[in-house]
Amino acid sequence: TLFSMEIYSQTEPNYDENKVPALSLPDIFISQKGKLIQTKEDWEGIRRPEIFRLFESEVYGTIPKDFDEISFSLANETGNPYPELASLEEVNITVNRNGKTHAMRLNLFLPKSGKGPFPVILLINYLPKYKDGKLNEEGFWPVKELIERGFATASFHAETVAPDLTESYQKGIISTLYPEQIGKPDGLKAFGAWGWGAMRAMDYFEQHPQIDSKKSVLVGHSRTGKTALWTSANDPRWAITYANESGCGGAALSRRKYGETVEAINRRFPYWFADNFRKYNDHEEELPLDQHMLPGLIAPRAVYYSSAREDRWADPKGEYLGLSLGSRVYSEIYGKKAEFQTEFEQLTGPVHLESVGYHIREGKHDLIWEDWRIFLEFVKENL
Ligand code: GTR
Repeated sequence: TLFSMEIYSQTEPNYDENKVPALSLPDIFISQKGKLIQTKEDWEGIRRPEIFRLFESEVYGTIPKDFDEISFSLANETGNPYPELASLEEVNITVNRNGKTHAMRLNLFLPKSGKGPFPVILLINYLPKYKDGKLNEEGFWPVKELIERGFATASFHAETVAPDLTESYQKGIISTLYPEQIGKPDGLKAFGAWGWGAMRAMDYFEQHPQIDSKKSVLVGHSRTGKTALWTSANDPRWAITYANESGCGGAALSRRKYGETVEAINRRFPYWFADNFRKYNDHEEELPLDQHMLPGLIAPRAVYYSSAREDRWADPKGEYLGLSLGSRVYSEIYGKKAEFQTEFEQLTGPVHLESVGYHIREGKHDLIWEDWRIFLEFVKENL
């Protein structure tokens, strides 16, 4: 419940729009040396690398890209719940680095009807009640619906890469494959590890004859929505990135301090973000960036956010502002029709622009079929 989250703030969470600080955000288009950035060349050559490095060092921490060897083998351990519609590949992905090995599990459903290669949707899963292979009727991972619409769909559980706990998050790839990252203020933490897992799933897709890896969609909800955004900033192989209700440290502007704050998230989840992020506990105004700069790291590839009305802890308005301000990279640098025209308070339906999209629905914090249904309309237009 919200109550159990709220005790992690030292101060009461703010839900009063009148108490949101007047926003003074760092300019996406002014470089650290003060240069006005207006061209694709300057964006890709100067400003994007600067912003990427700021997020890496001050917010999320590094995702190491190197390893020695990767191999894939198929297991056969879980019953396929949809034998008529899809084949199920239970893939063990084994990665070696410096003589050490880590194995993770990926579950992939491939449609039986239609001719591949198929576009693919990967969900980074983290909920204990939806362990790999077990499906959720409520729509968190709507395998049947996705298969029926001609997608291959895959999922891995975040904990097969790094446990989602303060005490044990290093007991995955961090201590095994990348121990030199431990203790660095900008080193690999849990989000980076989960993102690394998504990249290894993509490695599998790329060599799979039945998968069209150029038509790939990365999806995360809440903590894995934040992860999906950072992953896609690191890995340009994802065509569309979807962050549902990713809130603080994801879609939402930190400087609004509405609902979950930097301090609240760092206290409760000190293993998610780079240690450097704690410098901004109750000092959001000192951040050299804000979350409106994150979509620009994914541009020109498509990005999609969604919110839920009752999910105030994630600050729906802050999520919308983050995307609508960030979409300037799409429109001004890449010439896309991606200008948001509507104030948050005036929204009456989804905003689906060129390569950038958003919806807000009624109800609580969750990833449900309604979110997928609206998002899939955007996918149809953008994949
Ligand atoms: C909350 C956390 C949020 C969000 C959420 C989730 O408790 O405060 O930042 O990540 O968990 O992942 O469901």
